[in-house]
Amino acid sequence: MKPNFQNNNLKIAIQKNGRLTADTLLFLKKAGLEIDTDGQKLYAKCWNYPLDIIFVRDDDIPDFVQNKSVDLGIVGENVLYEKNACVESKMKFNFGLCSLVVAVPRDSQIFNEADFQDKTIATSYPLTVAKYFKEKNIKVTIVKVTGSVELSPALGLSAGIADLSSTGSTLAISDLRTIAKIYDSQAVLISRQDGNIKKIELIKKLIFRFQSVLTAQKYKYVMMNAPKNKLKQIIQIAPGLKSPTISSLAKQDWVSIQTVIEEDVFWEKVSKIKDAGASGIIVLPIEKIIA
Ligand code: PRT
Ligand code: ZN
Repeated sequence: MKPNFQNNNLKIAIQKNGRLTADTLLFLKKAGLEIDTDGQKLYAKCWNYPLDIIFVRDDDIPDFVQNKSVDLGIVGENVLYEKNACVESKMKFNFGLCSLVVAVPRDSQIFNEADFQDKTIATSYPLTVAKYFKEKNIKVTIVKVTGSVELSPALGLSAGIADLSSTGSTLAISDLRTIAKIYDSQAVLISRQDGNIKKIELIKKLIFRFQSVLTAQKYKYVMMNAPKNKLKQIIQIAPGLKSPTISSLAKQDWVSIQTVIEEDVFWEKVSKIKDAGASGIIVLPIEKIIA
């Protein structure tokens, strides 16, 4: 079937086949968007939202948004910084987390950025790296490499590299040590500043959905039983969004408490709650939170 883009649907460009693809599709699903995703497709329709999904290489996404081929894109900030496209970042997704780092061979005499003066650095992000060293008044020669950047020093191509790193294992395996971090990056939603009113409304509604998924990911739903006289103490530890729900138990002087706890302090708070006398603690993931 020939794609028909002559409609008023929102169009979003996402990575076709790469590190962001699975997380992006999972996020869209969590936001309640039903998409027919056959891996081979170049585009897909969302069945329950006026949204067409276009699958492209991540490098093209900022340009597609800027030149109005699509209304939205999901792409790593790293690509955005390098492209310097005239688009705005609307929200961060908390996946695709990585950093652009400067690294050198373990036995190198380079220990900081200044030591790179008059040396060569290999990277897939030449514009970002040139700007970074220029701002520090350090003269470097940049060699653009599109893949396997970490091999460049061993091949005698450069004194060091600037490349993305997430777990750090590629750097370790390549016997490289990090001397500086240029930036942290994650997947973001991008759009243009202009747009027709109808589309702006649709984008707003979509962002509202996305935000509720993101907020939900930050919390766990927690149910527990506790002696009534420990209630005050437990509420202080886990006050919930507004306040916890309390209901009586058949067992005298005991209550059931339902609350939410932030993911990043979850274990710390749960052990405090347990120490305070709570038992039968049940923890559930939250699908969405509408603030
Ligand atoms: O084909 P297409 O052009 O669409 O994809 P691509 O090959 O350009 O990009 P892809 O799929 O590799 O990455 C897509 C996006 O994922 C990047 O633009 C980043 O926003 C994000 N991302 C997150 C990463 C990494 N983590 C990452 N670790 N992109 C690349 N890497 C590479 C890095 O370049 C290095 O080779 O992974 C290696 C290091 O990983 P660790 O875990 O060993 O540190
Ligand atoms: Zn790419």
